[in-house]
Amino acid sequence: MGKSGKSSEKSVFKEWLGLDEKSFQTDLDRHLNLTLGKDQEDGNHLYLYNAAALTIRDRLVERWRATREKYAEEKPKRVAYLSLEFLMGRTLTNAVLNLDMDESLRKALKTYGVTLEELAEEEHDAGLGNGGLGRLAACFLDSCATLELPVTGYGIRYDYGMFHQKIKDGYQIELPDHWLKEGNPWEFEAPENIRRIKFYGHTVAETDADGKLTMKWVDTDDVLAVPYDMPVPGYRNNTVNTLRLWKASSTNEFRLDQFNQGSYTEAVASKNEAEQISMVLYPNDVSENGKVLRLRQQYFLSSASLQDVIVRWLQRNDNSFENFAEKNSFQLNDTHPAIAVAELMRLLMDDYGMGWDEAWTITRSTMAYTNHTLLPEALERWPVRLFRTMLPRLLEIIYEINARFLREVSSHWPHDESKLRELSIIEESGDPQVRMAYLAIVGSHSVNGVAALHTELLKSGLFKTFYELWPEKFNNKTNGVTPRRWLGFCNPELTDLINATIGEGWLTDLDQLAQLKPMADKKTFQKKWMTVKKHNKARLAALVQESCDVLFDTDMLFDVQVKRIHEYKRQLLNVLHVIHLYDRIMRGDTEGMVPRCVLIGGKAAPGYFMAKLIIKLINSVADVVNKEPLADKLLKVAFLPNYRVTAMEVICAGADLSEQISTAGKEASGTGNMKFMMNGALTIGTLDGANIEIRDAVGEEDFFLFGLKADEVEQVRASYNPSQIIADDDDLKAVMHLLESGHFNLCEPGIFDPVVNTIRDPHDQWLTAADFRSFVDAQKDVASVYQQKELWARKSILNTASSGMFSSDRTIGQYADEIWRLKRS
Ligand code: F68
Repeated sequence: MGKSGKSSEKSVFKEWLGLDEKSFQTDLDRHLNLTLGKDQEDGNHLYLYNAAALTIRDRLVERWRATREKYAEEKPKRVAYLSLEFLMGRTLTNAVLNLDMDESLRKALKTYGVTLEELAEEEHDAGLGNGGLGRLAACFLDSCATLELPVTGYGIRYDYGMFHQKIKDGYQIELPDHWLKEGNPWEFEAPENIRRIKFYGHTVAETDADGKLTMKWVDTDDVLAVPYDMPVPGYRNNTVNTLRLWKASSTNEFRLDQFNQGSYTEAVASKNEAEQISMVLYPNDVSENGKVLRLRQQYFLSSASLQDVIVRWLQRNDNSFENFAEKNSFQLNDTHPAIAVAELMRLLMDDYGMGWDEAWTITRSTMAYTNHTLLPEALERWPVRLFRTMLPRLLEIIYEINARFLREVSSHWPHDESKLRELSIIEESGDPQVRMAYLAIVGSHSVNGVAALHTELLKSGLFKTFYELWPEKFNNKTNGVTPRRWLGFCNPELTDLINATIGEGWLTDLDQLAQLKPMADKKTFQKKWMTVKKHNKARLAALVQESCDVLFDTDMLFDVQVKRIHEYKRQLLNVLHVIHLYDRIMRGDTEGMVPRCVLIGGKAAPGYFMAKLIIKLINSVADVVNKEPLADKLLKVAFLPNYRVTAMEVICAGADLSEQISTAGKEASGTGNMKFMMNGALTIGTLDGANIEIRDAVGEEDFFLFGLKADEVEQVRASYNPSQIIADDDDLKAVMHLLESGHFNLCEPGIFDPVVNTIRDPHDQWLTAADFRSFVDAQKDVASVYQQKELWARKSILNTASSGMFSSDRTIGQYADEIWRLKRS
């Protein structure tokens, strides 16, 4: 059993549902026949999947209740992790691993002639997030449960998650992701905890019997928030935490004014409007300013979650707020739920009669804010006018927070008007805006970046003046990923090899992987290591074949870049290198070239023209290269459609080379880089985000570094002349010639002009041409090392062995100790 010896003494644990093959068999039959009403003969995998899910779920549920009881008894400090996104992926396989039910379930499934892998394929990914930020939240929940920390995730139960990406004629097509259409066995509706959320209306000041002035927010259009709870199991420790997702529901109170005016249909239709709030995840990974529905989502999540925490607190604590601040923390996952700062003030003052100062002390000591971006254009701002109509009471509170804050600024920098303008939560302009990051900073006791460089750049750039004012608020929490999903589950063969070499402790103490270091030089171990890699490459090749109809040869170098498509991530630089290799092949200059399969995957925001064009370019280049007989044994290129959590589970295990090539100073951290490293891929990367820490951990010898550094990027900008760089570099000139001559778009002339123009643009923010030469040179090093099989194996082993600090257990340990101040056992 797990670490919590204490809990296993409880009576409920003694009566646990069996974990043996027989018990699983009985329960599978029972759920299939009785719960789902199907015969074995139906042979439908979907039903059997559901029966398996229910069988595992039963075992989760009793541990879940025991965990709740334990928290109720021990009364620990609790944390609410507020996030508009939780990119959970699949639940069944993860639960089976964490609960150690793999063996028995597999045996039980044999009677049905189905493997666990086949069944798992029936489950839709819970794709309730865009990318890194959403997946980080999911990894954090896994680590919190594994570390037995009382952390609840709060999010939105979108009916439609991240869109399904199809590629048609090389272009991205977005299709709706109706992930719930076959039902979701992992959620439990909890109607007893429905919360009521106010929108619109107006405020009135009232004086109560004691002469105290109170504000009332009246004539509102209310929406109900209905919670759906999902279990989050820790790794083999009997802890099951909760992810609570809110669904919007109409109050069914039809507006009498509309009825009376004869607007029956409008009144009924307004029901629909309420329920739209949780209909769809916004697929943009930079802020979506001005979209009314998005602000409604943000307030809906924040208000429902805070009410939930407060009501449950008061139930457990005799209706008293005493110790509330000592016993509760709220972590804001970026500014998306930053309105929670003002909402907590509102709830404490208007609903519970607290005075400003007391409410503010509680708010500031419970709220903490994580920033995930350095791109200034990604900082969220909302028009004041939108607040005024949709959230009038919140706007009043924000104004008051700002007024008091600006007094503090004045006393810190007397007679400096520019500081007031610069730091004001309200950006004054023709159309004044609320700066959500500033609201989050002012209302929190902690502001953290997600990698060392990122935090330094926040302090010296984006939030410089706030840092001067409150240096103690700022801290770094370098991201991490859960080693359970991202090594234990996704790479079973490597897991077995590691277990056989250093034992099993590493899955909950990833630093133990360092014990592999002495093995890096052992020939027999290298052989075993590369055999595993080869099998994983075969799995990846099968995925590529099935989804792209491109044949990847597992003897070739698998060079992989998967992430959201964004100019700053520079998929374009990757494409330029591919074109350069193609050009070399066509010129017959193939000496020292290593046969290579290049895989690129990722979604573009539906409205992001350039990102979508880059996808088209990748596909067009792939078409030409893959058809070229001369390139056959040397170069393959594929764009993997619909990149998602489940695809990454296969991809990171099968990659040789991980591309982390953002313009330095732009990628806050990256987390895909960590998954690749754990699985023994080598990184080619810039000194950006967590790449720096990855390189420090593994050593510069075993990392392919290239490109301008963050400070150099700023200097180069001033005199950047890409056309000169192109003219001076024969390789880049040849690449540009192929692009500009329409070689990859003979039937669609001119379509790539915008791409070519950005490369040649002296204002190109991403400095693609500037890093071309150094990238190509680093790729030559890659090729040369890959040809030395033992050297490559050694570096691969050392990468995994050095990846210990990138466990999200380490990250969460730091959040728990330094921000939340939780007691840890
Ligand atoms: C989603 C929605 C909006 C409105 C803005 C941003 C996003 C989003 O997905 N951002 C995101 O994923 N950021 C990434 O966070 C990761 C986790 O901290 C970092 O590793 C990445 O560097 C960062 O780009």
